[in-house]
Amino acid sequence: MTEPLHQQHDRKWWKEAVVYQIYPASFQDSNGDGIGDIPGILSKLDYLSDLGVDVIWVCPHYKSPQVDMGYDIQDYEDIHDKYGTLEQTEELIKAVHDRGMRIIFDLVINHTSNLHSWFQESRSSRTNAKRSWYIWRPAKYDKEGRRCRPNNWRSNFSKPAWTWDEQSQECYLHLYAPEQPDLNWENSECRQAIYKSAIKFWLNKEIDGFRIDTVNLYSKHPDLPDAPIVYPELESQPAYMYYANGPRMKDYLSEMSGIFAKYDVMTVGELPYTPDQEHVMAYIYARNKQLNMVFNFDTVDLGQTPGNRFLPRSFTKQDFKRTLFRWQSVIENTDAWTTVFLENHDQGRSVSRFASDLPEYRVRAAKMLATMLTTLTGTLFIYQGQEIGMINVPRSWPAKEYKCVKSVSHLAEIRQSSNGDPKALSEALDVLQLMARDNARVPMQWEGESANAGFCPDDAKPWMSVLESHREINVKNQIGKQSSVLEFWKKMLKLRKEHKDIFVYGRFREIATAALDEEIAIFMKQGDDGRKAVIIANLSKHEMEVRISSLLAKEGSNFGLAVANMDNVAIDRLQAFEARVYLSAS
Ligand code: TEU
Ligand code: CA
Repeated sequence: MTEPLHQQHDRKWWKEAVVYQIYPASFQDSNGDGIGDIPGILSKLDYLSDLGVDVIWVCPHYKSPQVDMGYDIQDYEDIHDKYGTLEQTEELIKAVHDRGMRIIFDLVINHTSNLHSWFQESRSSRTNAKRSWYIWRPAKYDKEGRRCRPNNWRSNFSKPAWTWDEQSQECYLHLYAPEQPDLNWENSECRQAIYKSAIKFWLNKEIDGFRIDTVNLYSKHPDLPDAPIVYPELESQPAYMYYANGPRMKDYLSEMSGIFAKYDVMTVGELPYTPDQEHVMAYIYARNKQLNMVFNFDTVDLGQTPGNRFLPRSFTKQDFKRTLFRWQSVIENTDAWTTVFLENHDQGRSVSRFASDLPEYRVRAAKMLATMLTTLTGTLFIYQGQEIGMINVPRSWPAKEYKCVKSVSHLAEIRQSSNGDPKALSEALDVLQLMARDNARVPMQWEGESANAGFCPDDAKPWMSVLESHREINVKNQIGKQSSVLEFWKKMLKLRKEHKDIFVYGRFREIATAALDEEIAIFMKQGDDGRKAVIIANLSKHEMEVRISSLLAKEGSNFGLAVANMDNVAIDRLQAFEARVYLSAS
């Protein structure tokens, strides 16, 4: 038997970075219009630096009509006027760098806004020079001569993926809202324009990389075939098998990474609809020169049906562990790299989805999740508010509080298909309360005493309602208070950096004993120098006897307790949501 190849991970700043994601509309409003802005971000940089953040990722701040909160870009080289100006953005880049941190922006180039000048030209006539910068097809006609769409694809926002353009008498493809037409990546002139405007423009302003939106959707199946009919009652069908990971993805990403190679930057690609390991690995092997790392969706997609976020599915703690741990092992002894995250602006809050947001458990449950995340291998991403344990919106929220285009169009569809049946609406709200993207988009909770949580002045009207839970869960309450979720995160991030060979780069091994309850996670991390950590987390509210002392003895490295999320630790008994980190003596 040959020894397995023992390859160490190359050291890179972007592997060790703690990345903090900012949703500009909801982070900090500086001028009282109820919308977060760039000066607001500037005012919180010291807070982020104290937390232990190395890189901030700012969600789209570009000029946009905001149909999809800035993921519909009208001009890559300009700023959404409610957020600020180009000068303020340059000031932000500099201020971040001055503090020894880095900054990345969102790169949204699968589609533009319909108001982008490229699309305006493209739609102006069938012979326009930019016609083929977007994906236009003639309509089809049925036996009765009625106009139909070119295929049966369903967009990600519950509507057909094609819209008829009256003026030029053809349909265009949009995998998201009709106001987000898909760019035609097959056109090389179009690709060059994207690189120039969306990528080089900002790299030349010295940003440190990009989070790349829907990075695997640029190349569609060339024939645009009809998708299998899985929802006969719907007029369009999930078609991700034909639009994700298409045949030319590798060419496009090679071309793009040629640009990135000229700068010292990081790239993290968002990889929806790709549970298949081989597909994922092809994007992240360093030798393939595609992306530094990707976001896999299998953990955050738990509880939903593929292609249909609002059709709930049950899942177990075992599923949670399996999906979270899966991307740990696969990069071992390879040149690939991975990410660690449980939240972003498209997901419900992790403590509500994967642990417990009940008042009696919330704090320790948030710390338990933080313990797991900060000890896993990969680049760590935190979403604003996660560091204070923010929770989902309350179930009492009426439909009108939901502002996200995906939620709004889902509710409209439910109202229509049920003829306004209140029971159907109430069931839809049950699902939204758990799964809606709105959960992550409410204002950041800075303080408890003021009506708008310190996000905007008390007499201003925030663009989304501030959660009542801000009275309890807020930065001001937690800062400097050792028992708080925030201070726990700080402590864990420090520990992660002090022992980065173990926590950032270490080898991962799940310790699974048959006797252990599936609701307990135990894993070992080992650095290249042989030093080890054992991480133990009770994922449930059940107290459990676990023979931790004998388990540690078996690993034989003279372990000491480095961190616990509870005050009273009885070695062989785990309390609800208890978490611990044991470190071997050096
Ligand atoms: O999201 C991509 C996307 O498809 C996700 O909505 C994904 O389907 C879902 O999270 C899987 O459960 C990106 C942005 O993050 C999102 O905010 C935008 O709306 C979308 O692209 C369009 O740009
Ligand atoms: Ca503002």
